[in-house]
Amino acid sequence: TDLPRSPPAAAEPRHASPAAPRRLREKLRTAARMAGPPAHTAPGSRQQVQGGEGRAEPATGAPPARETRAPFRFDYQRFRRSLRHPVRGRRPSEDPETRARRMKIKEMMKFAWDNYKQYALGKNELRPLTKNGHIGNMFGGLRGATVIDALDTLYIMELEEEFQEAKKWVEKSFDLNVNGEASLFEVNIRYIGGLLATYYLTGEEVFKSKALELGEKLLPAFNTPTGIPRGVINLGRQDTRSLFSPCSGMSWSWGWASAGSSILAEFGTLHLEFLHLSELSGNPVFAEKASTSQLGVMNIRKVLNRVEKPQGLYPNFLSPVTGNWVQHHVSIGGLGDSFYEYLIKSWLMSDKKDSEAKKMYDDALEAIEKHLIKKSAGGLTYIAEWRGGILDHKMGHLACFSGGMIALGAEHAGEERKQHHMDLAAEITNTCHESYARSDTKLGPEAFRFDAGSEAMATRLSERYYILRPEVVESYMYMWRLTHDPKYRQWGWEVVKALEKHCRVEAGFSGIRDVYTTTPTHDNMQQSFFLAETLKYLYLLFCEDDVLSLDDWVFNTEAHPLPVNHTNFKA
Ligand code: DMJ
Repeated sequence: TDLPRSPPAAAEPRHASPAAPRRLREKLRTAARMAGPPAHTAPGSRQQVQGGEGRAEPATGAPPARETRAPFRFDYQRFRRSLRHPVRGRRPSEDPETRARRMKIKEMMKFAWDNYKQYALGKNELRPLTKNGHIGNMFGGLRGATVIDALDTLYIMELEEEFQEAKKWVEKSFDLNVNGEASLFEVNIRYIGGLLATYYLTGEEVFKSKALELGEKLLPAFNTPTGIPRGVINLGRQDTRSLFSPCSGMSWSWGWASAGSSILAEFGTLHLEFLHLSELSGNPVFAEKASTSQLGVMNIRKVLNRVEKPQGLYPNFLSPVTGNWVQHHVSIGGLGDSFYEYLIKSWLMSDKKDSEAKKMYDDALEAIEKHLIKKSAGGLTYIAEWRGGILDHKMGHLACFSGGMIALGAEHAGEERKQHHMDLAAEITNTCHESYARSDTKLGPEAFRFDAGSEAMATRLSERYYILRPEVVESYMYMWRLTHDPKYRQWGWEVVKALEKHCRVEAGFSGIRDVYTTTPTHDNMQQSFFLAETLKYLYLLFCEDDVLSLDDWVFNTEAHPLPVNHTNFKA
């Protein structure tokens, strides 16, 4: 999702009582004790972190001797042997045009990185027109969002020197000792996702330890009556001496969110990363409900499965206090989007074992098809938004990820639904392509509409901008991998040419304010997701399928690859 960037100043009263930090610390200690050291857990085995009640205990009958065991250590080499394809592929012979296009995208990544490094290293994003850095208010004092978001893309593209520069910044300058209000969602998808992915790709401990340390700082957000986390978390140090530390363990709902609610796409987009935090730490606290506490992402589903869904749909706003919906706005674009994505990807990441996630995904997609999917007069399939039963015939750029998601799930949708879902995915991707093709720049607007005679075009001035978003090329990448229809590569190449023509400026890439003019003004911002996602998906579109193979990896919603949990793992 992508949310209004307002500070949480006008948020509801702070909910964490002064005693909360102490309670939380106790829960963390209890959870760590309960976790024990599952020292020889293969990456394939998730019992340790998933089934609360069914947690594996030593079957020897001998008294537990946990204190004497070696501390938990994730076996990286065993994990690497469990992969079915080389991470960066086998590089077979290929046609020169595909190679040249891939190299062009690599050059774009180098240009984006070099300019960030020169003018903004250590800030969160580059301002490419004014040649300086931007910090913003999403990351609670954390810096280097572009470094962390770029790491795995640099690695995959074999930009070795640049990867070493980024790694060095993480080792020497990435400071987690900050005190500020952060978006739980953004820190999770960009920082935790980027660090985890880079650890799994490289085995370099620094990325793992930073991910785990940062992950612990996010846990207090779960300390609510339902265990549904709040959207804003203070990352300040939890001072173990003072129970009245003003920053420890405090979380808020966004000031703009109805009645102190939490956002579906925010609390629904933690699962992949938090399961890996448990996997790598040996501590179940991230994943499951730990004893009497409500920490852990597994609990989120329980709350969602309890609450009644209007027409089977999931509204975007839920109260973390009562566990009830606060408003009936449903969207597969902003505010809802990656919740659906993480259901199907949780199932895939579990090596198709997490049937609860699959059922939730199947049911949600059925309701979406029934109530939100429409065809325009001109024959374009789109996904409308729903406001308490009234349809808004608008599709956001953010919703364009859904072509790829539906294609990814199609292969596993019973025989009779398979082709239907592939067709649906292709139709939605085609509509999103139309939103690009109908603009003068060949880049798509932030939102496009199907009303008042309009088809796949923005009708409001405020919706004409393009900020280097990835969702459309993301769907091209999945559609290419799953169909090998050459039109997806062709469409991706059109985007490359448009980015070069309209977004490339002297010192980086910039978003544009109006896609319907060939002389657009620039917004002076090179978003970190341009390096994490847009350029990575474009590059993968021109790679062989075994580069970050979909057999081995699922991409988090910021395009950071996390490994599938192969249960047939053999050491
Ligand atoms: C990214 O941060 C993620 O893809 C998120 O899920 C949605 N918004 C941006 C890109 O548009």
